[in-house]
Amino acid sequence: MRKTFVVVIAVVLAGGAAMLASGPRQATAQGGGTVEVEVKYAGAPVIEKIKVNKDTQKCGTETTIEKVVVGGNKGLVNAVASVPGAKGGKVVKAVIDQHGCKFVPHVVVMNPGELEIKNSDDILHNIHTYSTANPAINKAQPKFKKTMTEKFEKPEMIKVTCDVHSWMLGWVAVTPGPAAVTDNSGVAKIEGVPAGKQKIEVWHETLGKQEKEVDVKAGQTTKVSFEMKGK
Ligand SMILES: [Cu+2]
Repeated sequence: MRKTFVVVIAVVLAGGAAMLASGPRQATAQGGGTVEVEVKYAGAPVIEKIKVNKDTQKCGTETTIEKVVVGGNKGLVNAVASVPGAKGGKVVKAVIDQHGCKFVPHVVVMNPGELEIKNSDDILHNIHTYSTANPAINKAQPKFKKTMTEKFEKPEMIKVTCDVHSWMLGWVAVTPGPAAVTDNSGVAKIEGVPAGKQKIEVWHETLGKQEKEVDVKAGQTTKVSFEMKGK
């Protein structure tokens, strides 16, 4: 906790120094603040254990399907926090890997554009998306095809499965603006959020959606808390 605090102070100081060095015009143009979203879930985790009898040298003999993961301090893991009213943001190249017969990370966020899909397992996988706004994909990814790239142009929460390994489940969250996924303590830090009143939306694959409004200040971190309810 103290470490996080020190880092936040350091970032604020660095931001202040940058503002002095470059003048206020550039600081305003870069603009934006950080929204730290905390998502809590009071209920029990939902993690299915599955026996595996296929490709066990890569997949193991037992695996799990993580439907609701609850981390430390009742934090909800793998929830997507986004700013639906803001465009652009910090564009990071989105990558999802098929590793150990799982999609890693379980939830990947991206702005409309390209997703790099890796297969580091050295066995046949298959990318099968359940999308409506974007064209659905159902493509084999043989072991020699280490990487392929697909385009997702429209904002949508896309379920991804593999027809070779029935338990494999992942999500691609295509959001118009800045977004982040909650970590092992249920916290997501969204950077580059335009200053002013912004709607923050939290989405979870089984627990649904919630939204709240926050007042974002340039160069500052605004905190907001959510509590998701079981269905
Ligand atoms: Cu697979």
